Amino acid sequence: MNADYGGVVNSMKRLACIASGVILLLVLASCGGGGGGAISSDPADTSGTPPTGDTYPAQIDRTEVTQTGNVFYVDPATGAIGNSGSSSSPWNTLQAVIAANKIESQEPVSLPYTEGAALKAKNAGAPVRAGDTLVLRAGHHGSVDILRYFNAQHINVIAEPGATVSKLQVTGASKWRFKGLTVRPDAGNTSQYALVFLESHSWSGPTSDITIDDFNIYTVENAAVSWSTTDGTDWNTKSCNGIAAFGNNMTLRRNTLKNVNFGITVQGNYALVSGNTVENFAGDGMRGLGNDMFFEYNLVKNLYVVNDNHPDGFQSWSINDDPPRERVVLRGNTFINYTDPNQPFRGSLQGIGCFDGPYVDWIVENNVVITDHWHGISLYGARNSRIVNNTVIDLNAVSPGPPWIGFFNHKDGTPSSNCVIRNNIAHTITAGEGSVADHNYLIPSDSAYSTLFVDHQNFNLHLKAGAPAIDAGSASLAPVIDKDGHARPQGSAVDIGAYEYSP
Ligand SMILES: [Ca+2]
Ligand SMILES: [Ca+2]
Repeated sequence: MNADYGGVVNSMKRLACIASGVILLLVLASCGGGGGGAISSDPADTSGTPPTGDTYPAQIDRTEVTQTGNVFYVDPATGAIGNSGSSSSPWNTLQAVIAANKIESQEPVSLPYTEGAALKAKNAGAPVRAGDTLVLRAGHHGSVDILRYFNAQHINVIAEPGATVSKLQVTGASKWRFKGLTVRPDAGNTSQYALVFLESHSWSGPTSDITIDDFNIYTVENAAVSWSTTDGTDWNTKSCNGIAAFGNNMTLRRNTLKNVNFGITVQGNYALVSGNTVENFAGDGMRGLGNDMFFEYNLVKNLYVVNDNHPDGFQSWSINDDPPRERVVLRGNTFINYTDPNQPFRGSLQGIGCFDGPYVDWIVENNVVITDHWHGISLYGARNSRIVNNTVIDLNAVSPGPPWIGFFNHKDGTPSSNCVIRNNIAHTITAGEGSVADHNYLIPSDSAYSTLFVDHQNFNLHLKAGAPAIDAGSASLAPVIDKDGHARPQGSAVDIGAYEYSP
């Protein structure tokens, strides 16, 4: 699987299909394609409107991280903090650049700082300024704390291959874009901190408007080598959290997280979490705690159960109904409980498990959930929400499972309202009070997988020729592309499930 390559190709296909407009029917063959078997990653481009016609809020930053302004260089191999920061006279590490006050920014006039209060110049006259770029060359850049830097314009930090830090913590700060860093603890570390921690702080102020793209984040490179495979203590006590983003306007794209406790947690409004991979995790894969959040085209796989956490592929909750979680989109994600039946501590994963609503105006579409549990996609206490064109199957024919899709009452007994379950493939659909279900395909038994899917044993759930789900869906509320970014419908009608079939 190559996320970048697949993303570009799929994006081009999608744009070509959309651009062809009225002649779309004539080019269906070239736009379609059943996919070739890879689990798809982000098919979306990073500009323009999102695939289903929903509009990303303006607060969500979709800018790709590129060099802007004056460019400074940081090279652990050849640099020195007394240098000028030019390409031929680089500084030595990012940690040192911050400690030496090389970056001009703004900081609160008084503390505690709250958003909108007065700011004053910080490090006035320093060489790196708002709108500039730091390029990190290969080598170790230390443990990075960015504390109280509210930039007037984005500052870019772009890592070249081989650039590492042991931590990136950003506290009381805004308008930073980071790209390409490897984040891993130092050898011998015993603290389970968040490797990337974007922290809103009661004293230093909120953190907002941060981009984390193309990071490689892991506690250890190979857990099977570094940690016991028979005693879960290593996993339970050593795995760090991946990304903890607490604040508004967070963009997290195409990051790879491996051997972590919790994968990606975002608490705040206006988040784009797209094209990330969380592989080998002990807590929840992803958690979204806020409004106007888009979790798209992420891959979450291989749960390690080593403690009492109830693990979910994706989880969200509201505390005492206040506030409800509003306008959250889960689109095109893949959740796989385990990919190796002999994996140690493999346990049982709740796919999309949202048990403490209310959840208002949610869209759950084009997701694939492959799990050994009953909860495939479950929302308890939803309003004006829909679960459309998802595919949910079991990993084996024994309990727990098979997984269902359902809207249920809030745990206080309040029914869901105005919710729709449509065009999904699952063993069981539960349309609780306040929800309707239509055009779903109910899998009669695990043995039907081989007639439905191209290669379910290798997690390829594209529809097979002749599958009864083909052309059996409803166009109403169906996403205009499938999980691969191919236009819907192909053939005579919309298909059921996450993938649209094309011969
Ligand atoms: Ca099962
Ligand atoms: Ca079709």
